[in-house]
Amino acid sequence: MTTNPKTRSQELMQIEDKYGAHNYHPLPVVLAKGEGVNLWDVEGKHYYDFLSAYSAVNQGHCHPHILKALHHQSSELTLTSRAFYNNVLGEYEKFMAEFFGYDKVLPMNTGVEGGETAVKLCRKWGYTKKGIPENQAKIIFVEGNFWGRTLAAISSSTDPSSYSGFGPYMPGYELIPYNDLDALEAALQDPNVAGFMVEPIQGEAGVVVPDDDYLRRAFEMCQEQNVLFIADEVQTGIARTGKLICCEHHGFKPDILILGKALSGGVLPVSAVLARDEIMLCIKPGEHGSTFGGNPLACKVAMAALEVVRDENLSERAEKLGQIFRDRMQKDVVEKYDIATLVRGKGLLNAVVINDTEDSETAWNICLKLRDNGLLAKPTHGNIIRFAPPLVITEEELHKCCDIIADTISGWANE
Ligand code: IF1
Repeated sequence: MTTNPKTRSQELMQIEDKYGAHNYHPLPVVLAKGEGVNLWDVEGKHYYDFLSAYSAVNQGHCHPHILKALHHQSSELTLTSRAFYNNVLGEYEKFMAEFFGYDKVLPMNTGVEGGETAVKLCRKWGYTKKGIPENQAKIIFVEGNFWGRTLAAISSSTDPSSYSGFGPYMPGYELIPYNDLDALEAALQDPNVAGFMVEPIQGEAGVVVPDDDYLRRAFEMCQEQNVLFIADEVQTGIARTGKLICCEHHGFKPDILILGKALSGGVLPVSAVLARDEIMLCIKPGEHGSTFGGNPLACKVAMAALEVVRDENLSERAEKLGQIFRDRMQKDVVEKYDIATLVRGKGLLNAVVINDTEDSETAWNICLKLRDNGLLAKPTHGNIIRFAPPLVITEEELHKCCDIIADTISGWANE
């Protein structure tokens, strides 16, 4: 009999604390089961998932169609490496090229590997096609960007918690403000600029939505200056914002498209970079890749995950339900309580901004209350709560979750 009886959750959190690196500060809840929009902790308490593993679980937890593909392929062939061909990769590449409308795809695993691939591809194109002098290629990033945790990714970061203490940093990067076309125009004057890499909506920065004409104008300006527009759609892609990719809202196809997260429905790491032949063929055999990139298991899972997006009309659902969510938040939270200053987003990628400072605990404490009330969300920065449920959520479940959020904020506001 333990002297201080702990719940299983407490036991598991202590084991993680003792044996795991302390590179995260998770909300104190220990999950054991997921199905659709539903999660259950080790004590069996139910929660609605409003983070979707940062938009990796757009299709809902443990989607049967994806698991069926996983189970079948896992007993056929999981990995050959790219040293040999296999009977799945070509089928997947064709599927992806047609699904997204590009000539070719370069398969990788994590989102940041997708970003690294895009940066390498862009530089290679800069040297071999644009004629930029060797090692002089520049890529423009925007303040507030987040595309992963590798040294190349944090080198473009403006968030000290991402980059400080990890220098020296990758050269050849230019940083400009987000949503600022004048700054982009000025930066594009440099003939050594090869690319402009940007999230259509900045997720980590707090679901920051740019002006309606920003992305389209930025794309046109890049075209005029023979600079590649690289869209990091790792978080905004795969139906999350109400279109297959967010750039579709703005009527253009990025020169280089980076996908990840929900490309596999959250079942295993799958990322991809898509481009037309003129760009993609700048990388020659043996110049880039990865052990697991394009493995048969990942390919089958990803095709199934995209079939779910298509067959369950997840883009249309995200568009419709996202509007309902923002309307409900505006009416039942923002207009009623001073604590919430605004709701913003596109499709089912939304956030409520709390009227407190970035380093406050307010958003975190509200998320603890939401957890107690059966809804899981996580703050991004101290004063912004991101709300991003799986796109399979029903309208009825969405209203129920809006009630939970409104009741929680009401309780907070009246404390
Ligand atoms: C963490 C943030 C989100 C991404 C975009 C590339 C990547 C990500 C737009 C890299 C990854 C994840 C990483 C995860 C938490 C989460 C996150 F808070 F860190 F910033 F979503 F906003 N492009 N985002 O959002 O993809 O290599 O992780 O597969 O590192 O804590 P990855």
